[in-house]
Amino acid sequence: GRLAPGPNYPRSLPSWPIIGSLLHLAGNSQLHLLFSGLQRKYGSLYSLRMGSHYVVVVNSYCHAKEVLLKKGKTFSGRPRTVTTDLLTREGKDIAFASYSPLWKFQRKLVHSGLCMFGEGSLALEKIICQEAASLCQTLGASQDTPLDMAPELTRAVTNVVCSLCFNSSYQRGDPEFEAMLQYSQGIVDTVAREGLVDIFPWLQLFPNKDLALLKRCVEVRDQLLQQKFAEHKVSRARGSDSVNDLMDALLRAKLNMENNNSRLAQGLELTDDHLLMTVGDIFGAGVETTTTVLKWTVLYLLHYPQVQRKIQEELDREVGSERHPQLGDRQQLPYLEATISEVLRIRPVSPLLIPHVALTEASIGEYTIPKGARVIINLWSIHHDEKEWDKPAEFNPGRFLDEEGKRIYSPSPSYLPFGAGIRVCLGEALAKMELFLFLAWTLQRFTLETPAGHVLPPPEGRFGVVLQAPRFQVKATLREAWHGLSGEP
Ligand code: HEM
Ligand code: PLO
Repeated sequence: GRLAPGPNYPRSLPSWPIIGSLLHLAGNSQLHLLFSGLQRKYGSLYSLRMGSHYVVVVNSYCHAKEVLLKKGKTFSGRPRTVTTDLLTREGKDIAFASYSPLWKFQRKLVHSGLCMFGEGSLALEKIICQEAASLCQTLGASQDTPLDMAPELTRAVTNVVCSLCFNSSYQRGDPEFEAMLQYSQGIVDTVAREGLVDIFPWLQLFPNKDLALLKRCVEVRDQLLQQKFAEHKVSRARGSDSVNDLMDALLRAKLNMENNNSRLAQGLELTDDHLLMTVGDIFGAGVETTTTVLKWTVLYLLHYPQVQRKIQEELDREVGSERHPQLGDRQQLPYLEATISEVLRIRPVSPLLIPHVALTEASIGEYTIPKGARVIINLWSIHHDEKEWDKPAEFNPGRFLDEEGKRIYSPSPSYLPFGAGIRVCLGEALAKMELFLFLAWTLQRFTLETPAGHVLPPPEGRFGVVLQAPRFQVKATLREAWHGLSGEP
């Protein structure tokens, strides 16, 4: 008779030190590019083995959809790493916490909190527009002199998330804001690097001084979170029962649980640490991701002035100069929306998502995946797949439009900028609102260019916990319709 077939594991790289030396050769740790390149030799699904960690790399959208959607729950674990344990007090947050009933409950709470104060709320649109106005004011004041827009974009985005989470905001030059900028950069610089060391121990390039830096940054962040938390607790203790922000909503949920009012939360305990780390996630994700996309977009607009001009023509036609852009204009501005979509394709914020873990033995395609395997979805490969995208390396917003210039939401199934399934991004709607409004306000009034004498860096990313854009200077010039109007219609 025939033998029962044994498990059919994905093709394995011959020996993992090779990758270590490949990365060294590349001179950096652009892992998404390396993983993408390895497909040529090993196919789109392959594995690496390192000590106790078995890692599967997925480079095609059909396998990615199986992992994220069809078998989403099976693959909804997260690995524990030294750095994320430090950042999240051993996974008491959402993004780096493995699947558990408490995690599921936390996610639900935040989701409904974001719906309440975010997506569906006019108040949020007003807050974003306020920040957009302040951004335009700064651009107007530094007209014709070279400006690094990064801190300005960060402050605008931070204030939106701040009012969402804490019902507060920062002025230009606020020392607390400067401190926040610093610690957040420190975390972004170190979390992923060490995270990679956890997954790829041969990347022993992680010096202890980085771990020390991370600890310091996390401490500063925790103090800031703790302070906001204390303020909110005090106002509750004073009898205020109003829910003005996400922190209030989480505090009230915790109280309800303690009074056994919540049927959903039977037997679960939401500690102060859980609340703090959850808000820390939303704050961190809220700031770093949206700011990164804005930086990439401005960089591409400087590289492609014809794209910028087309967006401005669309704005002139559909909005004019008598009023500000608003969310209701999104339908009428397909070219701007297409540009945002194209930036999210060509430079995905999170090119390897966050690693997933198989909670039980499972399969991807015809391959057996052992329990505990780490699964890395290479979004970079998926967004640059030549079978799915015409000239994928080319920046072309037009691919998101049909012949009549109408918006195509997904020209290929091979497009997952926010992930999918039960781990899908919680902030997609918020991020899209911000990206649209900030860009529409800025481009309605200003033309952005590279200042004379400056060299624009090529759009090459730096791999980290997000794919970071290079630094560059911008010259903002008030457009004709606003001459003599000091930038205020
Ligand atoms: C997770 C993309 C903005 C909150 C993720 C993931 C991606 C992503 C790819 C990982 C999915 C996975 O591991 O399978 C983006 C992009 C953004 C953005 C492209 C901006 C354009 C935001 C914002 C927030 C946010 C503004 C906060 C309000 C989160 C959270 C998770 C997450 C909490 C973890 C979800 C989980 O593990 O269950 N995001 N994100 N994101 N995002 Fe975003
Ligand atoms: C960014 C630095 C902050 O200080 C802490 C933080 C919290 C949540 C993280 C975020 C950082 C980076 C982007 C992440 C987000 C959760 C989801 C998001 C990883 C580390 C993405 C793009 O997946």
